[in-house]
Amino acid sequence: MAIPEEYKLKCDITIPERYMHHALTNRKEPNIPANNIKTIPGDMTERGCAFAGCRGVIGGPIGDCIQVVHSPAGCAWYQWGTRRNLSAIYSWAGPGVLCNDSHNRRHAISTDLQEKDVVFGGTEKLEKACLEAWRLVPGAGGILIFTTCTSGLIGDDCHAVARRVQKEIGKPVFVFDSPGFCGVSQSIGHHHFNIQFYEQITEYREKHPEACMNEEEKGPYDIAIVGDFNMDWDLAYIKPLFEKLGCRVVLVFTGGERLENLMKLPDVKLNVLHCQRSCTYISKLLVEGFEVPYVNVSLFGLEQTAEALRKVAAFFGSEDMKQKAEQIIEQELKVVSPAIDFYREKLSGKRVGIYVGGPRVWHWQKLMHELGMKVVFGMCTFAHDDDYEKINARAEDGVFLVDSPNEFEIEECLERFKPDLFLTGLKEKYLCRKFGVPTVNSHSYEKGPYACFRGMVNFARDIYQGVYAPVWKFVRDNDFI
Ligand code: CFM
Repeated sequence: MAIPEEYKLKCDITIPERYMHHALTNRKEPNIPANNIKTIPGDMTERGCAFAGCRGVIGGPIGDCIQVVHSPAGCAWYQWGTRRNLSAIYSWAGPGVLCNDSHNRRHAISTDLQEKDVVFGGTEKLEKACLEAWRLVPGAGGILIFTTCTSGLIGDDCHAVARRVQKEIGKPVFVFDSPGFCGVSQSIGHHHFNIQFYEQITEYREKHPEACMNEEEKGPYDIAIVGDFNMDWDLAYIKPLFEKLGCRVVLVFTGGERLENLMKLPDVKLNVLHCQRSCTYISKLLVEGFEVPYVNVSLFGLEQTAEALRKVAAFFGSEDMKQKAEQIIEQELKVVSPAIDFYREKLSGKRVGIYVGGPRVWHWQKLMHELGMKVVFGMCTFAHDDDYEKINARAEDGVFLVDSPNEFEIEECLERFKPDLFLTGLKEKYLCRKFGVPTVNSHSYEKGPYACFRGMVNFARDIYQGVYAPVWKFVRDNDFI
């Protein structure tokens, strides 16, 4: 359905093709904006590159590997000691031991490619870098090599290097080839990581059967949580819920996980799939290749978390587990309800805009309803049709959607919809402050975890504190806006 004239953003007059990227939600006949296509030249997109999706989102959170980025140093800049999910839930001290010596965001290495490497090839440098890294940080679970635009263009045979290094160090060395230029957004990098990880563990397991779980090790309720990256310790809330249910969480793909556990992906009974944008690919491959089924869940909010527990219990079909699910839900609701009731009373009727990568726009619709808030617009950086279908199904009719928004579009939506809150990321935070609109960091959170029942209380608290901070009235009362 074409967007009504009055909804068109004025800022897009200069790039009329941007209009295709707008839509108004409709539950009966979903309206899907144009998505997952090339950015129009001149549009100051906020999208990330394929490498960002491959390494930054999925490969990076693996907890115990040395990460070698085969690139000029600049590509590897934003990864050492920065960002949201330093992994410590698993560490070298042993599973479940909390400590701070794991690799994620700590041992990321770049080969610092120079012009002469581009001309003569960089494989020698890569091999040296891997071996030197191993010498400096022995005992890691393996090495993950990532290519970027530069090494992708040279065409270095990184797999040959990986084979030699693997032989030398006796631990898996995997290559992830998703150079920045090879797709329209970070979404393609998710896809590449999924496929390449699946292929490489499958091959590794064939050659090293000891990497697989044997029959005695397997349990009837073994699960993998797939598509959770341990944002601000979300897993500290997610894992115990499934353990209480009676499941054994064998691994998480990939938040803070050890490589040796990730190798067991084909051995579990069920994949519990949280981020369905970034990880449906590997879940489908595991169905085809190993007949490991998966269930789609959302682990945010009260209703959705309850539904996730019920779905997993229903999959296993055990009456005991079904009962446990109900008990857990009852207990958790008892704990969180007083706080949630307080926040709902304070937040009812407030207007919200949501802008994240994609899935959280649909994950969080229900949470906003649970807090009595009204979603007035939604924006996604790299969503696909299936994300927009889910948004249409969960939102009220008439929510304004913008695919891959640029800064002008964000500004105009803030002015037009005047939200009381904008759920968005760090980049947009400062712009919003100038408009007197509070934000809550919706990628890496303010003070998480935000997942599951108890995380919802943290989320509601951060929203409440943002919305009610007295500072906004000084900005709003100013002529500035
Ligand atoms: Fe999945 Fe994610 Fe997201 Fe994502 Fe992301 Fe993210 Fe996101 Mo930021 S894996 S698609 S690439 S739910 S980092 S934890 S919050 S944009 S909506």
